[in-house]
Amino acid sequence: MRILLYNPDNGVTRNFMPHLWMFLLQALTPPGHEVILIDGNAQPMDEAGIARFVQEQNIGLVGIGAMTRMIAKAYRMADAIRTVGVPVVMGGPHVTEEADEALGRSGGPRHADAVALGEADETWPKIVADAARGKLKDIYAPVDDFGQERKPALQQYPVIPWDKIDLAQFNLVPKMAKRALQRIGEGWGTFRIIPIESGRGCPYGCEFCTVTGFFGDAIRFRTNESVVNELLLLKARARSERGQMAVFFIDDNFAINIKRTKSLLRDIIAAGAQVHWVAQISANLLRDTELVDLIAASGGKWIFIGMESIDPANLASVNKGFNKPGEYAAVLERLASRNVYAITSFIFGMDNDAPGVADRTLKEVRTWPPGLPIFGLLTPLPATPLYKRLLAAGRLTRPKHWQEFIPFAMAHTPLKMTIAEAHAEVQRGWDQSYSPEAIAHAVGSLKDQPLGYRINIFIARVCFRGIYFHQIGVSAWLKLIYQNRRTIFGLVREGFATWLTRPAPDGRSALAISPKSTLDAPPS
Ligand code: B12
Ligand code: SF4
Repeated sequence: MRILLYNPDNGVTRNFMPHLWMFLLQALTPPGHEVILIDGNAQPMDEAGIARFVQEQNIGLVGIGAMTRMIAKAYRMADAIRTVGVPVVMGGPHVTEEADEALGRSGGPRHADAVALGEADETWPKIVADAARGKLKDIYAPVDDFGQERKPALQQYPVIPWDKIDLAQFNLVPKMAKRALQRIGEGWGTFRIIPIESGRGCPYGCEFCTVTGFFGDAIRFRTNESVVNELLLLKARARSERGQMAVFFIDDNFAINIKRTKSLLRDIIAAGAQVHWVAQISANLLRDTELVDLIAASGGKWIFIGMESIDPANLASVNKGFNKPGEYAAVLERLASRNVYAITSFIFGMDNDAPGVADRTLKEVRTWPPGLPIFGLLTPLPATPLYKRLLAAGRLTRPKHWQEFIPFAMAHTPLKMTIAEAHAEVQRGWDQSYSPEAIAHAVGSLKDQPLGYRINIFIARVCFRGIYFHQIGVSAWLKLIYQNRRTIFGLVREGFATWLTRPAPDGRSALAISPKSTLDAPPS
């Protein structure tokens, strides 16, 4: 049977990274089936396009995974596929909580033939076998023989064959530039950010978060060896393509067990498996200096920190009192002194937020080392404690907000400001952090660092801007380049000057040797 695994586009940005579930389920598919992957963020498709594709490609089963924010698109695509007679199974956090919605049991139309609840590592082979026999059940739940929920142990993690998977759709280097960039240094013909998980689960139970309910509060880890081998495989692939590979450790809290994280990072270093990596770690765990040293030594470049708010009352109201705003600056300095920077995530619209929250937050942010601030709105995701609290209090203005998804729009009324005011605060956060002036300021604040760090923060800022501002298509990018022309010109001029003054083989600077030989010398 030919199986298509499809992830709908998020409608806002081209995701910079593919979704792990597709590669994982592909690796867990029993032999004898062919699996095709399409990420709608990398290969945009509409309903007619996907219906045509499954017919032309003789697909026998389509698996669709989606977060809440993409579920409306996921349902539309599923409907189009089912119309041409191909069965659809859906999985992921949204349908796990809203299975009846997907199966048409809550008054609306049916979108899926089957739903996989929770983690599908162990149910997926059964789903494939049932689909091949034409006997799909409505619901597949990860339970043991006694009907008790069973979370997959990650000690026997499958090998994802990164050396063989077709990753063409996930190359972030434009096709036109591929050949030329392959020749630079060790090669930049490809650049991909690949998701890797080293563990699942989080005990913290923040009120707005799906993770503790979905993956559980007990943490399960892969073996260090399996993570290290995966990194080595990715490194080898990048080298063989004369390209680059970075990794996003998608664990919800990569340092949740500090002892174990340190041992993993030491093993990565010992095996020479360092790649540049990003991970999510809560601020409280970054107090540990030895951990931060190991992060830097093992290739860590960006740490995503869910700061959420600079107001302790807000943090307490969402059960995130373990975040201590008073220590944010020290944590960020500790990272920056090792050239590791932070993606600092804030949520506006919490119960203690009042108009002016963006300016109050930005004032703090400006005192920190440069990073990537991002701003969102408190969103009641299905089945979270937050959803239940707001529902019980009659505060949900759009209880089924996902059915007509609107990016950056609240679905409940905050206590100390209006919904419109909360939207304006988010807009201000983004405007003030990603204007050409703000980007120039972030680049300039690293003036004492090597040029590479300034280029890094510039590229990261212009890319992250796209989470909020429309930034898809050539004209949007040209406009952005024009707006930031001064910063770009400064970086290019500096790069050129560095190149001209680089030491020549005989020890003199390139400027000191004749123009002829300067031109002859290949760029380093
Ligand atoms: C990595 C990640 C991202 C990445 C993007 C996703 C990517 N390219 O990988 C980034 C950082 C960009 C991101 C952003 C956001 N994310 Co996010 N993200 C995650 C994270 C940390 C890991 C996802 C992952 O790979 N997990 C590991 C895999 C193995 O688990 P899985 O995807 O759930 O898949 C398993 C099952 O669900 C099931 N399954 C999944 N799909 C399918 C499909 C089929 C057919 C079947 C059978 C089974 C199946 O089987 C898999 C194996 O067991 C999760 C939290 C988490 N731990 O999962 C949050 C999470 C998915 N994100 C979440 C949210 C809310 C967001 C944002 C909306 C946050 C925001 N406010 O901006 C944005 C929006 C993204 C966008 N614009 O598209 C929520 C989603 C909750 C929900 N109900 O939708 C999660 C659960 C975290 C949370 N705090 O609650 N995210
Ligand atoms: S620490 Fe992160 S993953 Fe854990 S419950 Fe809180 S928001 Fe969710």
